[in-house]
Amino acid sequence: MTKYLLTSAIIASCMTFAAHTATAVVTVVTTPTGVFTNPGGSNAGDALTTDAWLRRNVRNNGAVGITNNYPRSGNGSLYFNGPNPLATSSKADAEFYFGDLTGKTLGNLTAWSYDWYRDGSSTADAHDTPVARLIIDADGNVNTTNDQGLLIFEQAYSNGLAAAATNTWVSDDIFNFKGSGNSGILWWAQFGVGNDQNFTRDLDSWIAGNATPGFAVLSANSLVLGLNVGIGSGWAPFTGAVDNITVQFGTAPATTYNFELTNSNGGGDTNPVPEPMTASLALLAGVAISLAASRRRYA
Ligand SMILES: [Ca+2]
Ligand SMILES: [Ca+2]
Repeated sequence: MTKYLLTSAIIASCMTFAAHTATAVVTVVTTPTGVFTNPGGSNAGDALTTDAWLRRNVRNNGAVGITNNYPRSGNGSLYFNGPNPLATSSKADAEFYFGDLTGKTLGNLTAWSYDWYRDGSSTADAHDTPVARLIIDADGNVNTTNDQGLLIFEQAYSNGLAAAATNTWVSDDIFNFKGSGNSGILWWAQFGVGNDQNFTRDLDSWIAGNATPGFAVLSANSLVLGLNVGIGSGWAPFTGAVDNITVQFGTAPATTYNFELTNSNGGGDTNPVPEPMTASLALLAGVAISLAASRRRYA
């Protein structure tokens, strides 16, 4: 799976029980429309904004977008395709930055889950599955950016590197992985530093401050800047999908993002319109610029 060092630019609910038992507010996401593909080797994607799902970090013929190729919970899901061989492996993500970071801490996280699909035509390593990531600021101060990175869930590392299920949807409750009461194993990719692939730490262990020397130390106060799902890098050809990304902080209602071609529930489109340039967005944009300028890459 991803064994490359950080090498791509990233810019950068009810009660307190887990989402699978809680009533989540379903947000139907229908935008952006269409599949974004980038044949080039440098990351490309939608412009950075907050409170909207974005197709990002796409390179080497990677593709991501809402389609009906693998319908889930309705008529659509987030489609991913990475056709390139390992030497020039494809990458594609979808990500969402929170406009309001109030209460968005690791210590306050009360649910995190997603559904993924691996098409049987994929020839990537048998344990590769679409990945779920939390975009983190380790010290909780967004004005310091050298401590930012990704907490990354890949089922294989909580599952003895077993081959992934194919041609079927799998629901992974990362926060309560397989009902064990323990969160799944998470690894850390710190922008501009590298990958801490310890593969023994669950969420509680990260919150307790366990870290490899040279990497930022996380805590209950680490901020969750946003959510990310994707494929690659370092994978041979892979096709799959993601749907129903659920997150919850504290006692706020859990939110489930259901990716759909159209909003079939008859309600209004519930993918929030991106906010105007607020202070928090300006801050994120600043982060984005500084990170982009350094031409870093990540898992
Ligand atoms: Ca910081
Ligand atoms: Ca769906």
